Amino acid sequence: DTPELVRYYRELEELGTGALWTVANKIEPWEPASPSVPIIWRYNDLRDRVMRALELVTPEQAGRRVVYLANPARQDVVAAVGWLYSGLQVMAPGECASSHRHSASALRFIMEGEGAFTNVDGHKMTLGRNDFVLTPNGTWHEHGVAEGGTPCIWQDGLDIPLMNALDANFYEVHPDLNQAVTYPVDDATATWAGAGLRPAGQDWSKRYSPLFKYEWEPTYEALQRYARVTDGSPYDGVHMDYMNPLTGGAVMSTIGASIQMLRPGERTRA
Ligand code: GTQ
Repeated sequence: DTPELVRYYRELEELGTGALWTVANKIEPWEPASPSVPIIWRYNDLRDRVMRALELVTPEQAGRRVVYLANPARQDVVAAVGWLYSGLQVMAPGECASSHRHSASALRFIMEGEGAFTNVDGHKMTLGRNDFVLTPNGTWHEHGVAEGGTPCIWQDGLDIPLMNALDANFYEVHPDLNQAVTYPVDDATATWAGAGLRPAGQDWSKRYSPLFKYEWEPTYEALQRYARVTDGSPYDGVHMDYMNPLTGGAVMSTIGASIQMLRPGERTRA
């Protein structure tokens, strides 16, 4: 840079501008550049710490009792990787976390415990181990564990960093703190999880899947059945996408989800 150029850059800066050629490679990389670093969070390391939160804070104090996953290279946002947030949420029998909604979309994978439930816009769902659940953007949702249950841990995934990056994250507490159950329990799965069948004449115009809960048993069965007729991907093993049954597409607009089965001895390629 000549002294004349340096002076020129300074003049531009004072006017709230800049010369594109000084930043072009940074803002338009040749290929996607992720600042996140690879990291493994081991459930064995985290489980006891997550359980300890049961004694330390109540759902009322915490709102959501969650230990989030922090990618060490992403100090500027709370992100596990990319623009995705993830955390481990824990609840004890008899507890209920109040209802709220936000423009971030959420999904959950049940890790352990019995008696968990979630209510999404009046659709109450019972949650078993390895079930997969959606709480799409804008839906009221609250979680709890039944009196007769055991401490439950599930993994949350949300597009919180993405919504914040878009300056679009609204958060609202339900006016009654808890919402009514306005449909039969587990009606979403009973209605939309039919084996290639959908209710005749039943419409759905929302931009997310009407099937809010994907139960583990049919999921595992689907993986095993597919594995009988495929070698799977050399990179991902037996790999299936959770889908919106009406479109065949992703479960929500901003986060999809898939499940992988690795068979004994299987080692996939990078
Ligand atoms: O359950 O609604 O882990 O709003 C982070 C933000 C869970 C939830 C999280 C949330 C929730």
